[in-house]
Amino acid sequence: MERILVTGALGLVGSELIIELQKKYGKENVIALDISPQPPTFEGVSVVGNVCDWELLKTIVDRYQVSQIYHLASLLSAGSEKNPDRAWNVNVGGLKNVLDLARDKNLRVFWPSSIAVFGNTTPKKDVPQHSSFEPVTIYGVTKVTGEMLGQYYYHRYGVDFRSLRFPGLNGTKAKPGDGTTEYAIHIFYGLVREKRYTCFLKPDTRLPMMYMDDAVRGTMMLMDAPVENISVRTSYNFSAVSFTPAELVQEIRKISPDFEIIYQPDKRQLIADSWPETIDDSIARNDWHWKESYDLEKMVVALYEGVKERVANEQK
Ligand code: AKB
Repeated sequence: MERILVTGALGLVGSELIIELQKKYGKENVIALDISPQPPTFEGVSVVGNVCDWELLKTIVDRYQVSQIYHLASLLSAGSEKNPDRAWNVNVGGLKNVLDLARDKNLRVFWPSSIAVFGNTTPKKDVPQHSSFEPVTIYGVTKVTGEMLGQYYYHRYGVDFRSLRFPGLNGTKAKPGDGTTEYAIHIFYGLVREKRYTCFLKPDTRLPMMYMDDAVRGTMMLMDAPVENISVRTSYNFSAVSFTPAELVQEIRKISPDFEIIYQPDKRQLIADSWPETIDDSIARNDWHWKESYDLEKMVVALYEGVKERVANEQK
């Protein structure tokens, strides 16, 4: 029986992935690790702690006989710029701890990379798997480093390291963080609370995006794929839809015609401008049959319903 450790369990991805992993492996076989405690409503095994704490990670792996780690704990792009040293320690130091444990205990590892590995020298459209990596953010630097480290541990020690370059992920089980693509979730809180939103990106900023259900499904597909199907040991290009804030607003107005938007681009615009508009993920589609199921229209309805429910629960 697999025993799964999920780090960053309270994050945007972790909070949704845990539910699917619990369904598949049983609640007793999924260990949720986060720097903050789970809410009292959480059903399952949880541990509070920091991924930079090697002894803690080792104790968890030994105690629960962990066989796979989904290592999600990470600072995001805009948050990392506020504290680059912390971003390096958490994003790279945490991953190094996980990889060392994976080497010593023969664990399979999932780790999310990001479209933030790309930079101003990367083509804007249909970025191929092997492209130019000159990120402008410390977050992107940690993601490039992580990809190289993962591939190194695969070749040098045989660690079964698997990874996806996540686009902007949009889900509602956790509060959105301080990423650059997260405007696409914050906008729904604006819609539900006051029917208006001030957007920190320009209306024509096209970015690759994905609905969280697709991201969780894709992550589990990659982790379940036969080892001989995995041809990429840095991180797979992984994509679903691409849209601009203006296109998102157009879709939202189908639900709420009087929704108001104000554009006030700030320094996050520079980050967004350095990222590609669309990604070529044909290797993921060929290797382990990746295919998204949410387009923009379906995603907008799901996000609206999800945020409406969250806001209603907050008000209870
Ligand atoms: C961010 O905007 O920082 C993240 C990402 C694209 O990795 N959502």
